[in-house]
Amino acid sequence: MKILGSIFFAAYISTFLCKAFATTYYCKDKETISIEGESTGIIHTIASGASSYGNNVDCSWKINAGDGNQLHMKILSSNLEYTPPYTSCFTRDSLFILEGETSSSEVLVSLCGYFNPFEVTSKGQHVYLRFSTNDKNFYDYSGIRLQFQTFGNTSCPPEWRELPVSPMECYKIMTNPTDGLIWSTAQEYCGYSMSNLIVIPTEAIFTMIQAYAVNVSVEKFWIGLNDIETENTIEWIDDTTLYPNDKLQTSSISETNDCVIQDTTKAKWEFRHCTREKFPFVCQRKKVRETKFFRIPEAVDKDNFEPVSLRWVIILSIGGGILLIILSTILYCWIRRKNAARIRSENNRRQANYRPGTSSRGRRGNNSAARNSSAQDRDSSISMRDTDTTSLPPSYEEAQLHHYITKLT
Ligand SMILES: [Ca+2]
Ligand SMILES: [Ca+2]
Repeated sequence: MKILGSIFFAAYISTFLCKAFATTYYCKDKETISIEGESTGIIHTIASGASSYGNNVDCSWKINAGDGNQLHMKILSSNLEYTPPYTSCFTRDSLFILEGETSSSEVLVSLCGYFNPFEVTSKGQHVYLRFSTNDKNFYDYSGIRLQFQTFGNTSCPPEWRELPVSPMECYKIMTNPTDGLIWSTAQEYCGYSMSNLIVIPTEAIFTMIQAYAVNVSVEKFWIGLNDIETENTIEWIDDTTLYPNDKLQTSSISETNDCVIQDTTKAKWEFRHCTREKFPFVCQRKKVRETKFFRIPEAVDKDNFEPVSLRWVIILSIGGGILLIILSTILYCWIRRKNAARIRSENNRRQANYRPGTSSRGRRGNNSAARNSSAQDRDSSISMRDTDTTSLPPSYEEAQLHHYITKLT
């Protein structure tokens, strides 16, 4: 027992010393630093002796973990110039982590702005890191500090756990970022460690994970169970459906909540809102083979619903527009007719009162006809007046009136 205690103590001290004396590799502008035969180290994206990075910097590190090894990288701190969300890191102050030996290798992840994946795992033994900055800085930024560690490709990455009931898998409860993540982003973050959200097909694994979470004081965490694709079709992120039924609180099943957490205080699973709630999460990866990364499910029902509702919006908009045009045309015609009638009526009145010196007989005789008139009556009235007043030339007003009436008819 005493010997065992000494071994553990020695292992602890060596791990501590290893971390304490891990070499720091700083940024050497326009250079690539090669790192080989190191089981751990720190990469800091500033020049040696500096406290912040400069403009137009371009430096790289090439790490070879050795045959049969992989690399696990932990982002210890990240302080870069702000980049708006959803913009490309290419023209920004950024660190690209690539799987391979050159700057044109496959990008595992790119870091810029406030984005921090916290940990990244390689698939193979080579990793290339490239830090570059643009030509301006509003403030001083201390860049990225990253710790790398090598691990054998038949064992779990550092800080990941094996569960005795599931020896071919590795698990980790992710507590970064400290305020948790929404479900789909949690799956995305698992991806940076070549893993997926956990699948718990048996009660034994449930119990082990429950104990692990209690041990690290995590109360609630996302698991891979969901009914995002089809309401009430509950499945794991790997599309399997096997799980211990008595763990799921059926009272929590609802149309709005499609993602599942494990609540260690109740030792139960509960449906929660996938995008409105944030929790820590548990990732799972294969210990030996490369882990297949599962896609984030999309709602089938909602996908069908969206185009239908959009189609109806378009139909109703067009219908409403046509109806509006018809009503406007009717209103316009009605106003025009009303105006024409008013003008006719006014003209008739003016005609009736016009020229007091002419034959009152003709005018009186035609007054009532003019008031109630049709167009024909009005014409006859005018022609009679014209006949009656042949001795006098038409006045200006009379000529205007005649012109107007002719136009109207
Ligand atoms: Ca900058
Ligand atoms: Ca649901």
